[in-house]
Amino acid sequence: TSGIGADKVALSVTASDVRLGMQASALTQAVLDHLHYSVGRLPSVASPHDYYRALALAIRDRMEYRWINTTQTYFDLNRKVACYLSAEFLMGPHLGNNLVNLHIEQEARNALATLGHDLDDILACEKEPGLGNGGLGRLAACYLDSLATLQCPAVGYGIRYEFGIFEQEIRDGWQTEITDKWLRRGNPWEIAKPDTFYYVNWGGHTEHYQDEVGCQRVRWIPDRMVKGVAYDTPIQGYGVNTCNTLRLWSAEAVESFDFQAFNVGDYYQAVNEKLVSETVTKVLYPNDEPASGKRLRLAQQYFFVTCSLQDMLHLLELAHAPVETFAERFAVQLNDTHPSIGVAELMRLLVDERRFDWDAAWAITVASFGYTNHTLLPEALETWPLPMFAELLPRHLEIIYEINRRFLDEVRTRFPDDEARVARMSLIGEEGDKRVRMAHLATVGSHAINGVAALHTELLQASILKDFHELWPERFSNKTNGVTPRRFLALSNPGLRELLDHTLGQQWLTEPGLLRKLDAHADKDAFQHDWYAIKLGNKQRLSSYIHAQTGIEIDPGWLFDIQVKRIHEYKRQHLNILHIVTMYRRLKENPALVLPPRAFIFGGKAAPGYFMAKRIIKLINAVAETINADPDVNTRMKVAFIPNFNVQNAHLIYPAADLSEQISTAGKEASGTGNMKFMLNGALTIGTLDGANVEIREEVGADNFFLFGLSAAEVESVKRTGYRPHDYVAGNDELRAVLELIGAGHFSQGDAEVFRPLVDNLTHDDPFLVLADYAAYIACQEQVNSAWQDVPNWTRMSILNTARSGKFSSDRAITEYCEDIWNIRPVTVKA
Ligand code: 7GP
Repeated sequence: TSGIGADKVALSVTASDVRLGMQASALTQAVLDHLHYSVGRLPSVASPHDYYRALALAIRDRMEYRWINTTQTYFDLNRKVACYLSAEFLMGPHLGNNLVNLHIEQEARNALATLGHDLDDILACEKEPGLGNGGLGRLAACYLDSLATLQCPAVGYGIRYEFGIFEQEIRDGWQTEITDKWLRRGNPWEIAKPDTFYYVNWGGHTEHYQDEVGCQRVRWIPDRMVKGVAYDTPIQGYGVNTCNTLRLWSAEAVESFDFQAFNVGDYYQAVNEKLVSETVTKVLYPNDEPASGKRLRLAQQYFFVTCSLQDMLHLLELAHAPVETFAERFAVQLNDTHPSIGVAELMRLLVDERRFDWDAAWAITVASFGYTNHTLLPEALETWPLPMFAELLPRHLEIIYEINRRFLDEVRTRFPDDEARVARMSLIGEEGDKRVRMAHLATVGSHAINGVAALHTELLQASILKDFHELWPERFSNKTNGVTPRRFLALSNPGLRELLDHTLGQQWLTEPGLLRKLDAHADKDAFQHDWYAIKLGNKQRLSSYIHAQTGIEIDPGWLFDIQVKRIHEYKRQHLNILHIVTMYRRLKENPALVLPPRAFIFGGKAAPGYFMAKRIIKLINAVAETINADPDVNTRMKVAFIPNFNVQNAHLIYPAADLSEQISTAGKEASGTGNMKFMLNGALTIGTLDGANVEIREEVGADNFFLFGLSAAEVESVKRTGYRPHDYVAGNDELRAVLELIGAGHFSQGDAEVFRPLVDNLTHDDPFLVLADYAAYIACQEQVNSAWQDVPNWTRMSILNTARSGKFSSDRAITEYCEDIWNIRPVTVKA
């Protein structure tokens, strides 16, 4: 026997079992040991959070062995590694997911039960690392899960923000932002590697010189320096020994630098320098799609990218592999343009520091990088003013000029006498103030460029990257996004998981094509009955959560109509609200109206400086307050805004949905991934032909999808011919009445000011064609109502949604990246 507390629980486990054993008895002992040795608490006084830490550490022990083994295997076999560079990783809580991927949920549950605790209470103690804003960051997290599950050598490289995405509280209907102190109680999942660090320079100037062999060289004399220190988190694959690494960089002051070079004798200044250095990784910028033009943001980007590239070069050195083989060893993927400074940085590292000639360095760079674009919105495309860029990264600006000079020569050769094209394609934008165009840098520096859904890739090639597509059509491809069925079904919808395991066997979790076999069960009474009961249970669970968070009571028998995502005008939460107010008016005017009862549920954060988005949140809450309190209507409709939408509460939300709202203006949502999570969990979609909705509808069949609205081409043509939202108001009495009700203060105690900007914007400008799609949306919602009343048919369609969701597994997406872009093959890690 071994370990602490053995007298209490009378265990008999070996010492090695305590670290590695997968049975409940070993886990019980491991938790007790960690409570004692790592947490420092007696079991009798330990809080649930103490138990959470002890269990997390016990689980990490079980991954550690696989983790080291995995790294060693890649190293020994000299395998090419996918390096996923992303400024955001929205990982969600680790504990539950690791239990699923290690197949030890039941054992952990039993172990905790022995110790008098319920696993669900312990899971609820984890504060998720919110190191991302939304879709882009969560996609990165799903991709890490798939890479590990598919046994692909991969590292995620990013930033260890001290404060992640803010926590949202709703006060008087308005969003308020609270700092996310996610590290306050420690982070049991990360391992600090204080000896793995790289120096990061900023500012200063450059000098030209001749080296010993007479070559013209450049040296960068920076005037500031920080250190980037590695923090590693294990990423356990599902049902395999592969355990990959997420490596996040944290900024630290370089003390000796301050003391010796600058602040001799000035202790205060040296400490102050530490504060300034550490601001680099202090906080995640909370803007979703509009790019933030702040200098610190560029500093963050360069910081994590140079650390990551230096790390790759260091790994080559450890493997005694020549730098010339860089592109054979690493596939470096740019998750949008945030890491695109990497193109110039790799050139600097190779040309200035390793003394490669330009052409050889450029060949390596282009062969290594791939670029994924995630948005077409012009305000989201990153550009940096030249003066800011020159001040922070003077050498990189020179390198970008040289890349540009050579690139534009190539353009001129291919397209002679087309200076307009040259100006459009330049890495430097000259409309207004001069700016570096990061999307152009990423495109020119990559051998592969992709969009994230079929429609998005088409539009990318036809709009913002049209000239580049004409130059290099072979570099472009589509990679439709995907989501991990482990977290978004197995972990978050245990009832459905059990039914699927029972019906299909467990292989569906890694072969989601098997879900198709559900087609054969979709019409069976008994199966429909089970399906319905599971959905109802999930709705009960969400309803309790909403009640606890907001005080709003929702009947689980109602239709759960859910829209959760960042709040954005292009995503059109206000179109949803116009429908709600329309139904409210109809009920008020005609109390006898037959309307199946519906709960309208929202969630999502607004960028703190986004005026309209914040007003949309206020409007949702104002409408909710009025409707929920009105006995004339509140037996048939309720509205709830779930505060602080994040991965943790998403686990409760997606499985409870009957109807998934995917109602963005066609052509604006690059892909969407929430749409896939809803589908996987058996929600029907009401949506436009936008992003991956197009492919969802293709897979599930037009009969099982509620389609409405203008297509992307129609949106463009309406805009071209002059869109006049006021015509829609004038032509539709109901729409006019709805807008008047909101504008006049009906939902704001007579305050006619608060929603005026929203109503005015819709009637006079309406950049996202809310009013143009209003009538079609209302009509489509009426179809939803009739469909909902036929329970067996609705349930059938719900089953078909899950059955046909296989394409949207991130395993499929990652397989495509590996085969078409990265040239990376799986490798088995032995036990
Ligand atoms: C999002 C897109 O808006 C969404 O449609 C897509 O599913 C997701 O990326 C993953 O590809 N974009 C962002 O989150 C974002 O910040 C700006 O884009 C760079």
